[in-house]
Amino acid sequence: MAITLPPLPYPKDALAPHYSAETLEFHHGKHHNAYVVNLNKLIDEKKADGSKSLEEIIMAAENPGPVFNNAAQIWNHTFFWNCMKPKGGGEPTGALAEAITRDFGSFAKFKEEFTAAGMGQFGSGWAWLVSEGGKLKVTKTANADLPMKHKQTALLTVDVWEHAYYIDYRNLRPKWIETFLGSLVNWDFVAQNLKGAK
Ligand code: MN3
Repeated sequence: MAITLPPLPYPKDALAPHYSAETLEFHHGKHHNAYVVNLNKLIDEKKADGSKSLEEIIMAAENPGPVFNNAAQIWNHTFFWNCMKPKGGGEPTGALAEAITRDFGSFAKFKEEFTAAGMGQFGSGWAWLVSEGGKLKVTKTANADLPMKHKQTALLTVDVWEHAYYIDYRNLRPKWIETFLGSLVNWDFVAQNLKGAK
């Protein structure tokens, strides 16, 4: 069973002006696609993993390693596209808002921690909101690493690899994270992830 590149959950120009069609052309069409092409090559070469799901491949693979790196980056990007939507941003509501207040003190405090995680990730990686043992926390991972390898459920992520923001924001990672939270984040998707979280 070959792994395929999932389509974006919105048209390529739907996130402009905050995230351009050109960025999505490269980020989804080139970067995300390359991870899919590479993983399928590795699966063919090994003549193994062919019947496994993407999650099973990630959990069985050693981090770092070529299979893990490509498989986890496929999962991370598919998850990340869903963390954004046209006219996103604002504040969460309902059970998600309550859980954020419970575990961070306030939404402002959560934003501060999430931004600090994204800024504090030296080099390539991801900032996350995760659920761990029923508690929400902010984490960061390097390169392709992801919450499922740490017994955590991913609720939200922002890509802080340079390829995620260089076309629209050049070297300004803080501006990218601020815009992600202010104008792009899809709290409905995060709320849905919280419902299924352990
Ligand atoms: Mn990326």
